Amino acid sequence: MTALRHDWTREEVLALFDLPFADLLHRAQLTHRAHFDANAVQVSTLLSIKTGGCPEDCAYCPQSARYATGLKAEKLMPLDAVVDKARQAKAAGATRFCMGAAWRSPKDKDLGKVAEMVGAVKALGLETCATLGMLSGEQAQALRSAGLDYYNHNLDTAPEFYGDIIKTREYQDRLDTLENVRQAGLKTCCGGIVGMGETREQRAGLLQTLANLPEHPGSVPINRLVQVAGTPLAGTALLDPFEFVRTIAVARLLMPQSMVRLSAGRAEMSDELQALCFLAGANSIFYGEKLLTTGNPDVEHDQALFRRLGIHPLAVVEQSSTVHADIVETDALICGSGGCGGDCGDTGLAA
Ligand code: SAM
Ligand code: DTB
Ligand code: SF4
Repeated sequence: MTALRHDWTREEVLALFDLPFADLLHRAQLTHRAHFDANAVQVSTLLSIKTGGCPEDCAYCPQSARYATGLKAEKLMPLDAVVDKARQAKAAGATRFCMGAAWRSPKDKDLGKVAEMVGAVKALGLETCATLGMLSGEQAQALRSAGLDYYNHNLDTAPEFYGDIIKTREYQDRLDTLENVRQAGLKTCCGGIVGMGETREQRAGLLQTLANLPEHPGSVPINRLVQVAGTPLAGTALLDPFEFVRTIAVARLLMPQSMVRLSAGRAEMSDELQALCFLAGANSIFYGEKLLTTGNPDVEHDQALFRRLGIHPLAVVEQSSTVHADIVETDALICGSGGCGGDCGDTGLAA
């Protein structure tokens, strides 16, 4: 087992980025295999419960009301529609259901509705996650009481590049929300986006900041920018795919016990690039045809990719506050194997 560190220097992180590709991947593989089954991947499904019309100015985001992206703003979804989507996600093989809202922070009247959704999704036997913007301590506690397992709130990028991307809230606001989430006993899901025109040093700065948080996030989503026409970042030079794989490998080395999620951007990646990401230590994906507003590989494609790579999905057995002890590899997720007792039919996710 690798000791967990929270004192990484920028130089140390950059030295990992600078390793020859094969050496970096070898080290990441050793660390990954010391903590996880390297052939097991956790699957989460996302749902946008409140789409578009957001007052914030995040330069990557199609949901900001400031940019003409053609996205229609919608109201908060009704409870029964959310539960239907969660049921479908479970039937398709997801173990975690993440509800996202295009808010700067939730209003208390909306938080009560989201709390109801969390309780209903949890009752289906899914792990629950929400990403609703900034949270106060009381709001985090209310969500925890409703049955929320994870809260997603990303740092997005290095502190020194952050002001180029977002001006409507501070980096410290994000750190404060993460603290409120931890204090409430929720597990954190926290990562960022690469391919926004940042330097390697800034990619190292994002990972350094994540690893030096008081606790490593339970899940670390590494998003590759999905370029959406109308947003300020549309047209940004594409990141070298090998640099993306390096970012995953360094995340694995810095946060050995966290689930590293190969997040947004998979629809634009080849199967071979995704396989390299799994080799570099990614062990979680978003699963289902849509992320929040943009596309994701279709379920059949991911099922085939898992079969071709001999990857099997992970399922939840018990709740725990530690970073990954609540996840075990299992076939019980797969209907037809006799474990889940559900009525969804064989998902085909297992090889
Ligand atoms: N509105 C809330 C907030 O920003 O905290 C929650 C939803 S927001 C869409 C969640 C995360 O999605 C962002 O922090 C960002 O990391 C990611 N994201 C949004 N647009 C993206 C894009 N075009 N490409 C990659 N990641 C994106
Ligand atoms: C995260 O880090 N990535 C997800 C989730 N957390 C909420 C969101 C990706 C969004 C990609 C753009 C979209 O579909 O709107
Ligand atoms: Fe709003 Fe979140 Fe998009 Fe920023 S990332 S514009 S806060 S929905």
